[in-house]
Amino acid sequence: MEYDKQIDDLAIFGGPPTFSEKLHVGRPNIGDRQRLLERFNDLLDRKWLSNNGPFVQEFEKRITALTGVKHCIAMCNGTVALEIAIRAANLTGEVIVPAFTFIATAHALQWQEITPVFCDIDPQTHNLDPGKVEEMITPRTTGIIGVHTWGRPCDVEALTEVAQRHKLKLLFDAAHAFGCSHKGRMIGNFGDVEMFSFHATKFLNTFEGGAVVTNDDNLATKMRLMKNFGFAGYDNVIYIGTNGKMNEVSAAMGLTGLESLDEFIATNHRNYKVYEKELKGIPGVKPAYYDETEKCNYQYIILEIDKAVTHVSRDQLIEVLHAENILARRYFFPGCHRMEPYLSCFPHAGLLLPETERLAERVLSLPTGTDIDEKEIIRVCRLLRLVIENGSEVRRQMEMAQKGKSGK
Ligand code: T4K
Repeated sequence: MEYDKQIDDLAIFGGPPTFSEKLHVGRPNIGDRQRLLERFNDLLDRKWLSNNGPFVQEFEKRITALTGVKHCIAMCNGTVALEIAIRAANLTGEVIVPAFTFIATAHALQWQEITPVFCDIDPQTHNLDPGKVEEMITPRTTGIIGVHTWGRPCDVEALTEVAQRHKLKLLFDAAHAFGCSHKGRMIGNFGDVEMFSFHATKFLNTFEGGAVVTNDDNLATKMRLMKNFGFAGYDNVIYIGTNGKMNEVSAAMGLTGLESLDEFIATNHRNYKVYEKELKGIPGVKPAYYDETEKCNYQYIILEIDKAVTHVSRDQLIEVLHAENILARRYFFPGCHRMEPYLSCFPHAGLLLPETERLAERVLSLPTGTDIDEKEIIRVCRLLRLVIENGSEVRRQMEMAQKGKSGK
């Protein structure tokens, strides 16, 4: 194996960084800029900027067509979309969620004074463990929110079975899973409601944005009212609501992105295959695999780092990578249960979350998307290989440098 550099040349030890420009996890896909600017001109000419404009309506139609779900309601972001779904589904008391998720999943509940009850995950899939969900059910439980982490679907059948047996609502945070399928059916069709995020860092983005999708007519009507203050026409408010509306600029971006969706997915898939090939055989590195027989957006490149084998910890690897301008991330460290207000409310929650805690210490997310090319990925992987194959030495030098800095 040829390396671009040797250990002593690592940027963390004073060498020049491998990349002169930073490589980000979550760099936005832009799509056809000309089409986007044309749409911006259209909406400016039309002087219709928000409140269920034509671009939002078209965006919602495209999403229902793509997912095969009956209703799509576009919103200003995924978090508000989830909050509205939670309220429309009448969740109260306690709701079971994974702690291994972005903090928004838990906050969307707590914001409405519903207690998120953190449940452990299956270490293979990184998703809710349905057996453990059942153990967390109490008389106060009203629902379950599964997260399709990295776009890999939850065990939908088992969760549905548990929810039905206990008469609980089942929602899915599908922030990562737009464009993915489960057993041939598109994500969006499961549970009572599913939520998508179209944040700038998602492979399809609307700057900020999100949507709820459902096949339930009543829930759809409620959520449509709720995202527009409860207005059922001029001067006629029939429900409690908020402002969850998507604006026309966002929808213009979404429509433009949708036109390049296949290309974004093809690029992510190519990147995933390059990573898969180049990371093969690095001891102690376990990539999260996708089921290539399903539709998949491949938007996250996830590794688990087994420190006992690599000798450098996940956090030390992150330090090394950042110095080389590879801004790898530790999603979802340290787990929602170790963040406020949950940490103060349930200081011992970790005792029931051994797999979450283990995974949160091991996971690393690497750059992908249209902003990184094959050669750059190969260089990222070679660097990882170099550092891990010399793990003990890199760790020794990092610890020495640390001691030098702290004067010990
Ligand atoms: N549920 C789940 C499971 C989620 O993952 C999320 C969001 C939600 C719910 C809530 O949906 P939204 O309300 O956000 O629609 C990012 C995103 O902000 C967040 O949307 C996402 N999950 C989460 C996984 O990642 P951060 O704190 O990592 O963002 P930040 O600012 O550090 O950006 C990440 C990288 O992307 C940086 O290296 C810079 C780069 N970047 C970012 C932005 C915004 C760009 O290059 N350009 C940009 O415009 O949370």
